[in-house]
Amino acid sequence: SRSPSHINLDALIIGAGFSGIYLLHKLRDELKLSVKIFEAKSDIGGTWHANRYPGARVDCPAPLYAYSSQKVWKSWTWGEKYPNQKELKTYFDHVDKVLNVRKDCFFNSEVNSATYDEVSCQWTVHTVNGKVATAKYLVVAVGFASKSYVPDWKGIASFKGTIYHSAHWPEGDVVVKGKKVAIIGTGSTGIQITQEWAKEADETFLFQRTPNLCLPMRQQQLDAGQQSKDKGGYEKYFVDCQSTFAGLDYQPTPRNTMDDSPTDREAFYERLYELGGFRFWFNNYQDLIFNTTANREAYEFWARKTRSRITDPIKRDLLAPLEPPHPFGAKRPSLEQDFYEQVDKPNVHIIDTKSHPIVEVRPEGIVTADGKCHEVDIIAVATGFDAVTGGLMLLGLKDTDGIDLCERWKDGMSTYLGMAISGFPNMFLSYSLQAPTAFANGPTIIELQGNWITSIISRMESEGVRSITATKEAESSWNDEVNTVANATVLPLANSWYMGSNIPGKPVQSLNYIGGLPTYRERCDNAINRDFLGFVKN
Ligand code: NA7
Repeated sequence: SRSPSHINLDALIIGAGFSGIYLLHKLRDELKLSVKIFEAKSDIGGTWHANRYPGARVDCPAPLYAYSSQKVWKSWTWGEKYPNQKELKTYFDHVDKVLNVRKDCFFNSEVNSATYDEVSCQWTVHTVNGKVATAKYLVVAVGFASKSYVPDWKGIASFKGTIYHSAHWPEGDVVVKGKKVAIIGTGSTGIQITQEWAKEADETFLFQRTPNLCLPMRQQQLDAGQQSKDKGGYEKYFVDCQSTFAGLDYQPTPRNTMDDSPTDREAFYERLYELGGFRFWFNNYQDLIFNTTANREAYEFWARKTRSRITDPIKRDLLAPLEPPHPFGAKRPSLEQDFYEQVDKPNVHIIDTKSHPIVEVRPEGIVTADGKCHEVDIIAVATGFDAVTGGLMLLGLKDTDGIDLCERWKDGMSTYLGMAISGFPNMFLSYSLQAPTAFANGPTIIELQGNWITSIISRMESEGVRSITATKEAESSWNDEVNTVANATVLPLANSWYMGSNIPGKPVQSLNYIGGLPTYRERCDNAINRDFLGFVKN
């Protein structure tokens, strides 16, 4: 009696990005469950489908920012150490070829309600386009950047030129040659767009509220022959990376900043800076993110290096001020290639929105509090996301009392291990809050969590468990652990999406677990090995 748009499954996954695809593969191909994906967008790739703005590029290196499965990497070759969005999209085509992903996806299928029936132990999930799925398991894999954020500036709809948020960029090129362009925001997105546009546009206006403490990317073109030789070591390489603090191929250095002499310290910083990428962040002295004095030393080095690249004294003070805007690494540093050389050019202007906030957008441009109207033809809005939790709140997820997740979390968000929520039986979050999500290499944490979710479901299936629900106590003690670890770091000293403090009115708390992958894995393993520790089963 059910309509053809109603499907019955073992597991429904929401989202076809890195994590949704991994779970589709694990649950379908290893556990042999019936599984489908509802994806709001028109194709697979998640973040790498949506974020096609100019210069979009990943900040974790190849071959690590990828699935660790030999089945996937043996027939794939990377072109660059830090691949751009186009290369990553092509990678997803490759993943589809090897893992057969698209055939089990429903695209343009945005979920707007999910309710659980305690009698049948089934989730019922509805989409905006009229699809309905019932499933024993619900996996929420919507990523940390699925809800974009635009401040409510007056007049924004009146702008007569071209205006896009970075996550809603059109297919094809936006031509900036001969134009005046503006970029609002200096997160990774704003830095990447500026670095591209400043090369082409007549005049570029970068609206900066807080300088980004960018690190040199040290991009490399990768050689296919070398990669095929290296593949002999990939199995071990991926396993080794899974046990480091951030899933990278290096660790925080087990020494404190002041243990070294000033000369040795300078040489150490210099080496990390030369190596590039996140080395200066995650391979730095172990006390970098815990100790403000240590952190200040690192900042001074960073500022010296950066200031030496900028000739304009006003820009130098805006981009790399002598007083740190916030501790180093408390916000995610962007990886740049020639950003500082580009913004140093006379036809690139930095508009300081800390001193003069944006007050409105007019048909001809952007007005700041000093009364100036900056006239431009094109605006890139790079103001980021209601990160990590925003996407979850759009799904209409209801707990067993019928209360929406938005209501449950209005004063603060909590989970058990970042993967389960009390009152939401058989629902698992992947790459979400209170996990090492954005404080680790994405695919590494996605696989760690995906393996855990697969194991727990496998246990439930083999032991005939109908449902598991995280207890309030387990949730509250995980919440405490997440906050205790975060409060020992410098992260709460910056306003950023890491703390939820980029969104007006959002509860301020650490959205990541910052205790590192090894401790996280241990906590997760305990929950399975000790007979569903922290869950009630029935
Ligand atoms: P981010 O990192 O959240 O950056 C958003 C930027 O927009 C940031 O520089 C903000 O300034 C700025 N912003 C936000 N609201 C305003 C207002 N009202 N006025 C002026 N400037 C504003 O987002 P991204 O898209 O760059 O990157 C998100 C992550 O995705 C990134 O870390 C990658 O890992 C992937 P602020 O710094 O708060 O002063």
